[in-house]
Amino acid sequence: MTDQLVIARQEHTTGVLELNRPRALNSLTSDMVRIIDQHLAEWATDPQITQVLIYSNSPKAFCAGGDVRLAREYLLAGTPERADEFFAAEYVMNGNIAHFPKPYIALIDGIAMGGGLGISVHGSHRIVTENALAAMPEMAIGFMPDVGMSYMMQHMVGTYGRKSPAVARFLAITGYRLDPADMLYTGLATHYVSRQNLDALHRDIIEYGVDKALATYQETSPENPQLKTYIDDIEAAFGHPTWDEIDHRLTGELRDLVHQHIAHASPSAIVAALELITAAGTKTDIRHELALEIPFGEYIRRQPDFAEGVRAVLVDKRPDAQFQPKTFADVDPAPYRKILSYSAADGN
Ligand code: QUE
Repeated sequence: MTDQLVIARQEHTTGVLELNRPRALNSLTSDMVRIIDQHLAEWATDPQITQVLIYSNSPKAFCAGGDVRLAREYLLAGTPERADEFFAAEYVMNGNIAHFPKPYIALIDGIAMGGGLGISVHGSHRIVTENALAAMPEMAIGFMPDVGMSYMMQHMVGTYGRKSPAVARFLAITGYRLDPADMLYTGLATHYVSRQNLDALHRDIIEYGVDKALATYQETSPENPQLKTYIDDIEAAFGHPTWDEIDHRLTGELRDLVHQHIAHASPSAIVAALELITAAGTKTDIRHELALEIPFGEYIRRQPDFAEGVRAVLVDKRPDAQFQPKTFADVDPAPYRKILSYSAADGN
C-alpha cells in the first residue's frame, strides 16, 4: 500500500482517483485537494485520457467532507488563514470538476457528506449502490452548505422532474440523510448499480467506457424515495426564503421531522444557509456561486458557533453544543447579506 491519501493513476484511457484516507472516512485535506486538482488539470487536456473515475477503497465511506476538525485547530492556534487556504482551494477544485470537459464518474458506495458531495455531484456521472448515504450536515457544526451545493441543490432535476429551491432549503436546513432512492429523486445521483456488481462495473468502465458499462449493470432503484412522501409539504413550506415564513407553514409529520433535525443545529447557521441559497439562486454559473462562498466561509468560521459545533459533534462527539444566539429571533441576517451583496458586485 501507499501512504498517498489520494492514489492517482492512469488505467488504459481512464484517469483514476482512489480516495485512501479510510480512518478519517476520506475527509479531505489540502494535500488531497491539491492531488485531485493537479491531475484534473493534466487529464483535461491529455488526449490519452477519455474519462475520470473517482472512488473510495473504504467500504464505509465515499468521503465524509472537508477536514473541519483540522480547520478548528487552525482557528484555535490563531492561524485561521490556513483553514481559509484549504477551503478556497477546495472550492476552486469544485468549479474545475463542474467544468471538466470529459466524463467524470464517481462511484458512491458509502457515506458522502459535504465536501464528499463536492467531489462527486459536480461530475457528469454519480453512480450509487444500496450502500450510499448523502447529507449536508453543516448546521450541526455551525457552518454552511458549501462546495457549490447551495447552487447544485436548486439546479438539479432528478426523477422528481423539476428544479426545486424548496428541496435545496429543506436538505440544507435539516441535514436530512438521503438514501439511494432519495439521491436519484433529487438528482444528487444519476445511476443505480447494486453493490454486488460494483467491481465488475468498475472493470468495465475502464475496459469499455462508462456508457457501455452502465448499459450492462445499471438497474432501477429498488425502493420509493422517502422524500417523495413529503414533497408537497416541503414545496409549500420551504418554497419561502426565510426561516419565519418556513416555520409558520410547517405542519404535521414534516413539522416534527424538521424540528427533530434542527434540535441540535446552530440558529445562526440556518439563517446564513437560507441567505446563501437565496444568493445562489440568482447565479447562472456555479463558479460565481463558489466565489461567494470564500468570503462567506471566512466570516462564518470566525464566529463562535463553528469551533463550538465542531468540538461538540466531531471532537467530544456529544450533542451539547452551546450555540449563540440560541434563538432565531436573535440572529441578525444583515452581516450575511452584506457579504453576499459585496461579493456579488463583481460577477453574476
Ligand atoms: C458536518 C460536517 C462534517 C462532519 C459532520 C458534520 C465534515 C466532516 C466530518 C467527518 C466525519 C468523520 C471523520 C472526519 C470528519 O463530519 O465536514 O474526519 O472521521 O469531514 O455534522 O461538515
